[in-house]
Amino acid sequence: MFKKLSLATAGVLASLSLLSPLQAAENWRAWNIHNDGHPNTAAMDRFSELVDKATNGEVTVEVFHGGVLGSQPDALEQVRLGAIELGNFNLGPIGPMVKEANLVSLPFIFKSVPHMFRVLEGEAGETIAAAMADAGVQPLAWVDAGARSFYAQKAIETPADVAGLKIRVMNNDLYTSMIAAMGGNPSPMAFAEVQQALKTGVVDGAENNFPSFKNVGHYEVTTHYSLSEHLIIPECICVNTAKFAALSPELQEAVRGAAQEAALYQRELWAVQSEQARKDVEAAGIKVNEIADKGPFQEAMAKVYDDYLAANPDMAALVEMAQSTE
Ligand code: BDP
Repeated sequence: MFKKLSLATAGVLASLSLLSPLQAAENWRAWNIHNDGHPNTAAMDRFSELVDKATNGEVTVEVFHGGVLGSQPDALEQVRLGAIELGNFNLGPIGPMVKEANLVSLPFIFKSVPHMFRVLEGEAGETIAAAMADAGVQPLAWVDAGARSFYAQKAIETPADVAGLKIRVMNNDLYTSMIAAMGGNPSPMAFAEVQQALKTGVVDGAENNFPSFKNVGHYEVTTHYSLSEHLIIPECICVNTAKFAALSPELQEAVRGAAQEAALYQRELWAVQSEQARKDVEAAGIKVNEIADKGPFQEAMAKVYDDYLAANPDMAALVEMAQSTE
């Protein structure tokens, strides 16, 4: 009896010694909207493996793919509350809750994806990250989401081609203003509903990058993809701020390192798989058209900028910072 007890005690002590005295094992849940076959799904799985390894299992991350933990705005709210610990979020739906994050949702604010990353890696990115952390969703790493372009049952060549079309957008007033500025009818809608809405004609078109256009079958219910590239919106691997702060500095370092390594992996996958997604949808019959002169689209956005800056004068400094970044 005595021997048994002491063995049990020894077992408990041995398992405790793997953890620091105040540190219990953390089993975290992560939200991901994408399915298998999307680069972010593979990157989030890699993130989970890396966290496990880097923390010796003291922090584990179970990733729930396909948006099964809820729509993106709901999942963001849950991460802010700590009901879900992590997510791969797009900064678009973060704009309505974190004003600074809306910088990236101004159409044509970035010249290219590398320009977007340079802005995020500079002072503007620090300001956005700090504001997000204050709001409860702390970015651990930025990931690539390419550029978003329009798709519909016809080619879009000029802003006039958008006029009169009902276009699905993500939840953010900047996107409704963007469509309205071209004379279109914006229709904010959850990602999960878009394919059906396109199929039944509830909307005439939508806008996204090639991997998402392909992964959820939007290419099956449209005919043309027009390279307007009007939005370059980054994404993050984001964590509930308080849960992250409660980790020891060593574990924080390990989790952040895992997120950054997973993000680098995501960017490599993105480069290859977005090219492939374009080829795949073209092979399936989608007509892709270049837009040689994006000037008319950019000019149509002047009103979006004017109205936005009139309502948010404190955003002028960030806009200027992004525009003056080489
Ligand atoms: C995809 C983003 C995802 C968004 C989706 C959308 O990766 O986070 O929810 O677009 O349009 O490209 O809602």
